[in-house]
Amino acid sequence: VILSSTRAGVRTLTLNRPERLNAANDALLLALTEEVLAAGTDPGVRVVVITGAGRGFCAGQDLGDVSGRDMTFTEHLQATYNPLIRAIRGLDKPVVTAVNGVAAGAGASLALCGDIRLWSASAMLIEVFSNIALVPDSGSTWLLPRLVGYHRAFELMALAERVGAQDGLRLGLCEHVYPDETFAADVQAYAERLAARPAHALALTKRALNAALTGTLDEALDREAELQQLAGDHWEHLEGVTAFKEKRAAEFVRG
Ligand code: LHQ
Repeated sequence: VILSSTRAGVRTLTLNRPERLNAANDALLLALTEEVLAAGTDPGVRVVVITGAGRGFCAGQDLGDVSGRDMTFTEHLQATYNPLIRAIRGLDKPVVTAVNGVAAGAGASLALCGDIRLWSASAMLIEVFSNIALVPDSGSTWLLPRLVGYHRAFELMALAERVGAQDGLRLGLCEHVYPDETFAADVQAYAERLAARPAHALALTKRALNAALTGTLDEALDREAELQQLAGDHWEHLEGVTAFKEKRAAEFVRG
């Protein structure tokens, strides 16, 4: 259900249930979480890309796979979706969500939770939950209002409106939009650019930003002072400063 490939330090994880627009079942969610965590500890991986096979990114929960299960909604979320979102945001490496098509429900949450969100021109995001009278989950209620504000988030959730690529860009739901025809190559090129950046410093930056989203300025200042020590003591910092003085590009990939 998850395809994995690695090129130039970029691990691409592809949701692979194209006939269902990559709707998520337990097997897919557990496999994806495992792959994300494995990428985190693999020294050959500097950036993780999550994308979908076929014309969809992820249509959210597979609605053919929910009846007759012996789990409550709460247990289901805690066992499958929540560990995935935590794994992505907690990973010490940048995660790029490459949204190649429709992202709906928990699939929209997955699309939004990447550190970098790249959309194809035909990508579309739908907070579809209210269509089946459910509550947005998998982090959407936390992320979306931080991106678009409370009111627009409520409207998108209440009306389940479709957000296309240009609106996604305007609203800050993605960083870049690329043509469908060149999307995979454009994503790989972007990810390789990210992979050439100082990995240790980016890991600390991700940690600092995530903590800052829920903390005070005072806490952020203290945290920055601590993390800056870790960054400053690392060889990447010496390389960056040396390269600057020698008027050359810094080389942050070693080994
Ligand atoms: C699907 C699905 C799908 C199965 C398309 N399941 N087959 C919920 C419950 C419990 C606990 C945990 O958390 C959650 C979180 C959630 O994610 S709730 C939200 C669940 N997702 C949805 O309600 C989305 C349902 N799908 C749609 O609204 C549409 O399919 C979208 C807007 C995603 C795409 O529309 P179209 O581009 O028109 O494609 P389509 O509807 O024709 O779908 C293509 C095929 O994929 C079709 O199968 P078929 O055999 O007719 O070709 C769909 O049945 C299937 N599919 N989503 N979630």
